[in-house]
Amino acid sequence: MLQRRAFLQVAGAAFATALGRPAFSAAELLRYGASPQQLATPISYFDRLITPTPVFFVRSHFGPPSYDRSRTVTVHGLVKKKVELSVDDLRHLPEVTQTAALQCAGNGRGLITPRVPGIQWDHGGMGQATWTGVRLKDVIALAGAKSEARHVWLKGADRPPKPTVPEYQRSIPIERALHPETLIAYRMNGEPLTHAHGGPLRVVVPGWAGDHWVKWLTSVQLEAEEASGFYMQTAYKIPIKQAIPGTPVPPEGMRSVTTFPVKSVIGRPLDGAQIAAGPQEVVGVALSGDAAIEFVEVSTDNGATWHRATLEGAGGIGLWQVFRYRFVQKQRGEATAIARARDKKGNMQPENAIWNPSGYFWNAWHRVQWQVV
Ligand SMILES: Nc1nc2c(c(=O)[nH]1)N[C@H]1C(S)=C(S)[C@@H](COP(=O)(O)O)O[C@H]1N2
Ligand SMILES: [Mo]
Repeated sequence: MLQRRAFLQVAGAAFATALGRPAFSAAELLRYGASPQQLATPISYFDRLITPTPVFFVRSHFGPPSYDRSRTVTVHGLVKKKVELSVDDLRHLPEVTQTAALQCAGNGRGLITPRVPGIQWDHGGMGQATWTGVRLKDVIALAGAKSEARHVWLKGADRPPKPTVPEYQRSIPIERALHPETLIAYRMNGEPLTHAHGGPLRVVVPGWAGDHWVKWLTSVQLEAEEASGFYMQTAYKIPIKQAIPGTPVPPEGMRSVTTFPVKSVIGRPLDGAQIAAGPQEVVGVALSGDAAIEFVEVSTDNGATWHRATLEGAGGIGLWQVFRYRFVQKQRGEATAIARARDKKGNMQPENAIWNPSGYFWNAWHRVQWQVV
């Protein structure tokens, strides 16, 4: 039974097709704004290790390009020999499968005060999947990096809606590009990477915010400098020192977002749920882009006492684990639970998130409230 459940979680979509009825439906995704490409994972899915692909959040600046499985990736710039590779060419390199959480830098923006503009995500701008593909370092090795190469510029096939809108391009430092966990993926949760998630090829950078995970990948360009352009030099910046809430920060006071900070989110019971008195459990996920999770604590008395939750799944940088805390709910009426996590570098999830002008990396303690009946 357990095995079957685990299988269902990993291969939900495929399994459902075999049965002729959907186990998970994309209709469950929560839509943000008029654009069809900002879709959030329902919070109730934050009770398991793998987010089924149909309910995995989607974030695209301009919407997807046409679907093209024959699309190639060109490795160029500061390389010894420019190479152009198809998905089939990549198949000759060693294949790697790893689990990693993908989280938008703006996840939680809707919870930041004072409010900042942008997609008002609450918790659903994240998901965890298994990613299968090849190491970016093996792909770069085919072209041969020149010693002056310091940054790797990544670009996809999607294009802005009009010429005045800048192109989407991010760069990552060469060390991160050559890290053995940085991949070019062609499968997600065991199935070919879907169009919405960047198929046929996307970048996977475990622990780093979603904006680096470039979808519909076409260009890997080695350069001496960071990528120029709006999405690297203006967007995706956070203050170097804590900003005064609600006030702008000058460009020289900002740095690019990289890893996401430690955080835990309660998946169930849901906020506002009715729960029965008696034995209960709080289940959620905890993740950090900086280190593996050290522990998660849950308080059911508004922070007076904290209890260690059990952790499930493998620990690692940029990988979420499920936490579970069992307790007996005695009182009827209103009840609350709060979760907080610490990672193995000693970073503690803060009671209140640090405000910043773009509302990135919200990671305050997660509180939920129930009616005990
Ligand atoms: N080519 C391209 N890649 C992209 C984006 C994009 O707009 N275009 N959005 C990025 C952002 S901001 C995030 S959070 C992730 C979202 O990945 P998902 O849609 O698979 O969840 O993709 C990233 N990769
Ligand atoms: Mo994002």
